[in-house]
Amino acid sequence: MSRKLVVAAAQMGPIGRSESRQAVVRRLVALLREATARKARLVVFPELALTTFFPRYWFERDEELLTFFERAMPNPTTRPLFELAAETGCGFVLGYAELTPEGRRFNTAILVDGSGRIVGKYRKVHLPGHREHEPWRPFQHLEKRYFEPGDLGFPVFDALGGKLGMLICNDRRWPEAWRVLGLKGVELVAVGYNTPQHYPPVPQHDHLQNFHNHLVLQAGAYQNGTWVVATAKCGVEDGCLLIGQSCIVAPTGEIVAMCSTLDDELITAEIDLDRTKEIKDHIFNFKLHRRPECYAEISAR
Ligand code: CDV
Repeated sequence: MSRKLVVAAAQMGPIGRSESRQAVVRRLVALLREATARKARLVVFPELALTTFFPRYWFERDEELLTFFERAMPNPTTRPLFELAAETGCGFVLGYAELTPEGRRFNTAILVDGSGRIVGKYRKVHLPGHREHEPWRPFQHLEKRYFEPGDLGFPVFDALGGKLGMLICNDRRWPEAWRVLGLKGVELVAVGYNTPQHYPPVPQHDHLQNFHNHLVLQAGAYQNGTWVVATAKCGVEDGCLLIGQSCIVAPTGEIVAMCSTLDDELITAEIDLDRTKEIKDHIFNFKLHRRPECYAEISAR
């Protein structure tokens, strides 16, 4: 049976700090509708897709910080997305700030299937940035303060006739994250990101941000024989420029579709999950060629 399907990256332009969740969900719904018109079965939205990238702000008071978090999913504001998935049969991956009933905070992505049900959840493991207020920076990056590291590992879900995993932004720079998914046979990795063009600790890399983005996505795809759908929130968001170039990458490492704006933009590609075998069976055949006995130091240190 053919395992060909159309997938989409639904890139988002900036979300202003005062933009309402309702207005954002209307944008997401429009992108999901466009994807279904193109016969997509899965749409990948960005990291923290419902609000501005709030870790750039120092909040004195918890009440202010918590306004950016979701206490339930779905909730009355996001329900239209779930209903549209059920109506059209097109699933999605959505990043958002999760506040658990116990008061724990995670940077989370969920996988929603074509019946509108949540069938997978991932919580970001690699949290970049810093814990304390650092006024020398033009903007903060307080993920280490505002979130706990994910506690779900790197799960892989049966979906769309294949195996689907999720990574969130900084995770994509870590080969270990890709490899754990690869070892579980992942065939499609959904990645959402918010990546500032300017990296205050190492500004001499600013001109390399787009290059590094594609470098790690293409390497992750190739070295693990998986499709990748990687989606940015981008453009000038509250004065901070975020990179775009959302893309769909084949298991060969080739980019097969890429956004060309810094705004809401949908790209689609027909992908064949069986093409993962070209790499999984012949180039990186883990069973035949991996030497795990030589890699113990990676997790021991
Ligand atoms: N949201 C992120 O995780 N952003 C980081 C930046 C801060 C380096 C990234 O890896 O793109």
